[in-house]
Amino acid sequence: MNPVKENVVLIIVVIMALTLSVVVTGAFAADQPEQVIKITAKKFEYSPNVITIKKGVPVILEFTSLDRVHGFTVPDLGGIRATIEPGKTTQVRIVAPKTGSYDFHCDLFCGDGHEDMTGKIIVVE
Ligand SMILES: [Cu+2]
Repeated sequence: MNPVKENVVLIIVVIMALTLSVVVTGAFAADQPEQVIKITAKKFEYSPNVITIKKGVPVILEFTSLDRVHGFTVPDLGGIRATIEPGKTTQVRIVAPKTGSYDFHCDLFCGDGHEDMTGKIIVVE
């Protein structure tokens, strides 16, 4: 084979391999259900109150309240927020675009101690 033809064949093989790997990765990702992290809210804490997730990987936060209505907001993560009502589950899907530490808090006044109802989402590589 002449060297030019050899290079063309090599390039085609590389492109095919890359395409296949993208397809396989995509199929694999579609098979993986999104991770659900259960969080309870009560006066005046979330449990767990430190949540570690991976950058760019969607995660569902599933909240339940053990007493009354609480809020949940992460101001620095696209302004995500939710109202957590007792007797039902509330899901919030998050995808963090950047690594870092993001504070969240209750944004619905729930009594004396409401200001202490806080937590952190830690986003890792
Ligand atoms: Cu509150």
